Amino acid sequence: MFLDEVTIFVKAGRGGDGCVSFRREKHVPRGGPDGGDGGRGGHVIFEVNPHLHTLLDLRYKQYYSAGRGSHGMGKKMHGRNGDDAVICVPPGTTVTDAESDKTIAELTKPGQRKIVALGGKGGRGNAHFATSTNRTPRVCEEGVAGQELTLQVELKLMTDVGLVGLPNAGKSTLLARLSAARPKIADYPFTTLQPHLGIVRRGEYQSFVMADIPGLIEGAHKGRGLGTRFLRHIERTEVLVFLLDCASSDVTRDLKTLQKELGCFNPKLLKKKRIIAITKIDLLTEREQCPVVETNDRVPVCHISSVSGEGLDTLLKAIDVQLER
Ligand SMILES: Nc1nc2c(ncn2[C@@H]2O[C@H](COP(=O)(O)OP(=O)(O)OP(=O)(O)O)[C@@H](O)[C@H]2O)c(=O)[nH]1
Ligand SMILES: [Mg+2]
Repeated sequence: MFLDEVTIFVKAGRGGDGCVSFRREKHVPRGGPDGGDGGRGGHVIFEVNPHLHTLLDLRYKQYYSAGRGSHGMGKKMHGRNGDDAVICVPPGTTVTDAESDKTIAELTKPGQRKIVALGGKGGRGNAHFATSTNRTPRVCEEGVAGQELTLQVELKLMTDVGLVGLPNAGKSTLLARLSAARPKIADYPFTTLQPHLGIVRRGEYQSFVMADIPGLIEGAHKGRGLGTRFLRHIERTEVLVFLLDCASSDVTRDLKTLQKELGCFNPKLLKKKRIIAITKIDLLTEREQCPVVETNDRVPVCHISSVSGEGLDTLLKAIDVQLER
């Protein structure tokens, strides 16, 4: 199961209380106050684990709390700090405060850590409160409560190339042909219901990640079809490949529909590097029948067939050029 949106509750640890204590020792008259401070409460920390690919773990555990700090003790002993709660998430995770809608963390690099809820400070013991006029203070501070938050955790996949197309354009077939990914392929619209990733090997040492996302239809930004929720996964891609079915009655209109939906979701998507691929050309009996796309800017156009393999090399080379590898 692929999961890209979860709400969780986190609670950082409470600080330990300070201590009231006096030094009592043989031959040490009026030893004075020696109550130690409480320990700090544990933080709640997010950490990127590159081996994770979905937020599924957070679905099964929604409450996270860090340990509380221990209280201070006599002999000026400081309480132990609380244990931190570490939440592991895949790269590409964004954490927002559900109440204020403010982004708290953007986690992209493996191993990256971010404290999202601070543990409470420990209270000071009575050793801190001695003054010249009050040498036997019987006061101490209580530990402060840790931060408590409701967090919206969102995953935006980190990919290099995103496939965009109307349903049945052949996105999943292309991904299956180029990589080891095995998305479901069938001759009906909306076969793909969740994003799929595949690694496309280029030469011996190079590769790029390609994402197949569910098909878009006109009005998707208003919720038609599967909506545009999945488009967030291509917000971070470098190159978009627009797949247009050569059997379509008007490929230029298809392209405009796709661009309009992307623009309605996030206008920045239209500024990305683009490649147009006319798919399923093995179905054409003559090359002349191949539809011509009209675009006003210079976008490379490839003609491919994921079944016969024709034109795939050209497409991959075009992607290499756009990725500047
Ligand atoms: N002949 C031929 N058929 C193709 C080619 N690519 C895809 N198809 C067929 O087109 C149909 C749809 O392909 P999919 O890859 O599932 O299309 P999709 O774009 O992923 O569709 P959705 O997931 O529904 O958005 C399947 O029946 C494929 O076998 C191609 O290059 N040539
Ligand atoms: Mg598909």
